[in-house]
Amino acid sequence: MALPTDRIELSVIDSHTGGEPTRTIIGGGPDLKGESVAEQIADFRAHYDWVRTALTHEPRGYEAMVGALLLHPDNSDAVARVVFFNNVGYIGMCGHGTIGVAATLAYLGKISPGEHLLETISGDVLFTLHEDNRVSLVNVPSYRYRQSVPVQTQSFGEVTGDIAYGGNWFYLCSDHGQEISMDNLAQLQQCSREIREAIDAAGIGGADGGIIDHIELMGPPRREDADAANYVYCPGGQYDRSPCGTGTSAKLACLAADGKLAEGDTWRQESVTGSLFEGSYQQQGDKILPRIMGEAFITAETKVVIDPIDPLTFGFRH
Ligand code: PYC
Repeated sequence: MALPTDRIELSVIDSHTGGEPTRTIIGGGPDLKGESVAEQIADFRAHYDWVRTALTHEPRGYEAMVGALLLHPDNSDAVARVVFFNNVGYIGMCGHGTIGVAATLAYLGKISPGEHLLETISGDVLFTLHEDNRVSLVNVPSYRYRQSVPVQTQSFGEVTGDIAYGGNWFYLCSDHGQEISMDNLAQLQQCSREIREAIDAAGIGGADGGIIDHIELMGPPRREDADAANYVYCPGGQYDRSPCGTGTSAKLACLAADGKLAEGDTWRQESVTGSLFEGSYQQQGDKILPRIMGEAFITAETKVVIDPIDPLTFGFRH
């Protein structure tokens, strides 16, 4: 990949959804080749991956940063096409990011309260901007693939978990013995990392070779208005500050499969930081269609300068 030799400027808007950041490129981004989102992501990866690293890595970004590149939609009914990326690559579907993009489009005056369509690599996502600034989205069909799968970790013994799809692949574990709390982040991270390593070492995957790259540790809620708390370990080793839209969808799929949540009833998912998403589902054959509701706030409107005279301009990781 050739790096640019000229100074580049990008317009970005930062938001957070329940504490999890979304950095949306609204101007100056690469004009990607290809018709489909998949072809455009391939072009992004091959020729413009430096945009991803410059925005998500230090010194401009940090490990939890999720980026969103807005593109022209193919469907004239859609408000935009979006490509999500993070500190290690490109993401299938992103619930908190969809809510962040919706808040950004509202901030820019491009959408009003009502229903809107967003094109993503996982398909069209319908979201609703509500009058009170909250955003709900209908996620992709989600399902539990395997139940009670044991794995042997190095320092936390054997744990069991369900494997479920919610737009990304998740291993959802409740018998980890860890408190879901900000005071326990180091242990939560190590436990999740070891589960991920054990899953990989055992060759356990999702359907059609899907990689289980998100670990969701479940526990009792601290908020009185929540049903459960989670800690979601993401592919780049960071944790989701929000309850994770795709992770909440995977949890809904497990609850539905266990007969523990009826169609249309509300599940309130608390994150490790204490933020909340509401989820419900509609049955669709042997899968569910999750609906996730959350809120995002704008934190910055920035001109990003990428200047090749700066040796760290494309970012660094540790
Ligand atoms: O909200 O779906 C989500 C998500 C995935 C990774 C980070 N957030």
